[in-house]
Amino acid sequence: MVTTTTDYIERVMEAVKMRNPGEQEYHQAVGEVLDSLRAVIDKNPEFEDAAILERIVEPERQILFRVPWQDDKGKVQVNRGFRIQFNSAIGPYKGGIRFHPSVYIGIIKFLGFEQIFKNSLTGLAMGGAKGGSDFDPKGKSDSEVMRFCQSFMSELFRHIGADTDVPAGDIGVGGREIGFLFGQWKKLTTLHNGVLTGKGLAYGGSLARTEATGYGCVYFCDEMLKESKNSFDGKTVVVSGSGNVAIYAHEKATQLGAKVVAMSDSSGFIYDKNGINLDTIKQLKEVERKRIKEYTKEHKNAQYTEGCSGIWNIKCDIALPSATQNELDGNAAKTLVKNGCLAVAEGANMPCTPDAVKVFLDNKIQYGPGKAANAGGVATSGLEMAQNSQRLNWTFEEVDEKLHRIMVNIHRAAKEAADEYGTPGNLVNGANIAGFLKVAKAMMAQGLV
Ligand code: NDP
Ligand code: 2IT
Repeated sequence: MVTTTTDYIERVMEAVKMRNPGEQEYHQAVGEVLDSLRAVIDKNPEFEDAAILERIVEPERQILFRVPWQDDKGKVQVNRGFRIQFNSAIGPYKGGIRFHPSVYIGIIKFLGFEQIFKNSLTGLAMGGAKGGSDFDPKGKSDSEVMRFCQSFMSELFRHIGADTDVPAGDIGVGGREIGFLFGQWKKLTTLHNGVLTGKGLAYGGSLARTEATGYGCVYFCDEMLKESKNSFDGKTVVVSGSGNVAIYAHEKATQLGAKVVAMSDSSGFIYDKNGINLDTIKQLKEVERKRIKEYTKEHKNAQYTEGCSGIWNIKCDIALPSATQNELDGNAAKTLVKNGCLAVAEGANMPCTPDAVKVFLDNKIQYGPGKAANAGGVATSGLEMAQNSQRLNWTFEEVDEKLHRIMVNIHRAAKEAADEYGTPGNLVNGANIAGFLKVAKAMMAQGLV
């Protein structure tokens, strides 16, 4: 019987659904990648013979663990910890840790799977991984967060290492959490090395890592805009979220001459037609850990709206969804198109639903998928690892310049792969194909492991 590429891809997708029941986000992430790979599989039948797709969708190792800790009242709390070491074909496992109550295995799997291709796109030697916990840092004291991080690392430490697996931040894990995690790692192992990235500058962190994901997303979007002879200058921008990625996307877009008129958190969004004051946002979010609603206390012209999805009704030239997965659906995408939006670049991982992506592609909106557009964060983590190994620190300008170059290269690689495989302008296909090919070739070369 002759089997076709479509049969093969469908078979792998069915198996993913059967073997990972109920993990909707994981199914979504795999579905998108497999859909992009039809032409690649047609051209390279050896990938099917070597079961590359069946292998790439099965994590190399999944670690689930209990995280017990004591709250400030002395009550014992129990959370669940995860680390999925997805693929080490091209380098040590690398990827962030997310602390959010919505975390379950399906979220960590989708993030770990995407990380394989994202890390490949950076051109650096990093495999794919992701970790996290259903712990909610919101409303917890610093001492509670510290005790939680110490307990989390008391199990995680035996599975990671500077040449094995290098975690970093993600939602709910920033400089404070990385500090506590690193302190416990050092105490347990007596090692002081680059086992985590996103470290503080005083103990091995890299300049520009804090800014990297947001800046990188804007650099990527700028490359897309150049294709249509456009730029950020004079444009109106909406950025969802107000965390690490959103804040530095705002900063770079503003530096390039744009005006960011809206931002959000998980409670609601603010609109300021004069442009959102970033110093106020940084003070509220990075220092005081308050809600975005408070912005209107200082800026009386700004409006606050409860609920976050309405942010996409605001007219803009460029949208940078930078909060969380599936935050922008098909209807929101149609509204953006109707309002004349030119470009969408994903600061977050998988923020646009498949329906939304289809709307953008059908309407020829320039669309930069997360695994390409937000790869600047992990790329700069790779640069932090390089500095740690050399025991050297580069200047902000050196790191930023390397980050910029990496984002330009990722855009070019995605564009060229899209052209080569017959879907010019489709950076979803381009990013998936370019990211996949390097990993698949490495897997082929290394035999059946
Ligand atoms: P932060 O925790 O710093 O900020 C997250 C922001 O998104 C907050 O404003 C938060 O609001 C909002 N948010 C989180 N969950 C939800 C939700 N369920 N619904 C609505 N809003 C939500 O995280 P980051 O900025 O680091 O991460 C944002 C996105 O970027 C994530 O998708 C992450 O995976 C991705 N990313 C991060 C990288 C990094 O280097 N940090 C690198 C590449 C991608 P609230 O405060 O109310 O929770
Ligand atoms: O999704 C991501 O790429 C991150 N959260 C950053 C990972 C990293 O290792 O810096």
